[in-house]
Amino acid sequence: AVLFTGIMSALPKKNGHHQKFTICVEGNIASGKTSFLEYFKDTHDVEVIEEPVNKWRNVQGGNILAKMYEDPTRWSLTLQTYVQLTMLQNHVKSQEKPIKLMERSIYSAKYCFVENLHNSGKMPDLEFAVLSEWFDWILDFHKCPLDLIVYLQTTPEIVYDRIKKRQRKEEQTIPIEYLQTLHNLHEDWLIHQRKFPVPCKVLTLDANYELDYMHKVFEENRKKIMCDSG
Ligand code: DCP
Repeated sequence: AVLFTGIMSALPKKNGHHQKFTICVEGNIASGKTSFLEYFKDTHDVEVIEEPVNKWRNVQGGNILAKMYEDPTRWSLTLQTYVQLTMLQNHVKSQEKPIKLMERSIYSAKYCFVENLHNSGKMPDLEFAVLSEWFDWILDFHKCPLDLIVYLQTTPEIVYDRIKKRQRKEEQTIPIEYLQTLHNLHEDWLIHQRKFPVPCKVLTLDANYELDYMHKVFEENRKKIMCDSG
């Protein structure tokens, strides 16, 4: 990635001090969020917080991501409770550099994944209610503010192929319908903005391309991403 060093001077100031920003990258499974983080991780003034997916695959030796795919009715609440905790930990993590770049958020966990599990009957109403009360309480007390969401928009067919190619073993049984539903939930939330509150501005990037071309797209949007986050 090309280093970009002029960000601090371009960032808006509040009371003479540079503000801190949190940018979050969202998108369907395998939409390229990690590649986005990877691309910007060496940028001056940016600190990257990766998604805690490896924690979900090893909770005191147990892989609750795998269990959730094997038996969603039994394990969805366990996984999503833990996702909610680990996302909250990332939101409240103190930020040293001016720009914090994070993968996913407590919002997509609730508005896309939990919503999907509940709608499809895999998470019973009472479990959904408990998780929702936790979610509302967390937002009342911690706010989890974001300044910009970069939405990597893809088609379900493209991410389905990528999942097959990347061979993360837990994900090999994911049917295309699951990706279609998750896609629709991301679209309802971030594009149509009719279902759930959108916590900040959204920048949508067409992420259906190969990595080399995506790097060009990222570079073309660098200023927009880094400087418009206020
Ligand atoms: N997952 C889940 N519930 C959540 C968040 C994620 O079940 N609240 C699952 C879906 C995937 C895995 O965790 O199997 C990781 O999904 P992400 O889309 O968050 O991350 P990826 O690694 O797929 O992102 P990308 O390929 O875009 O970098």
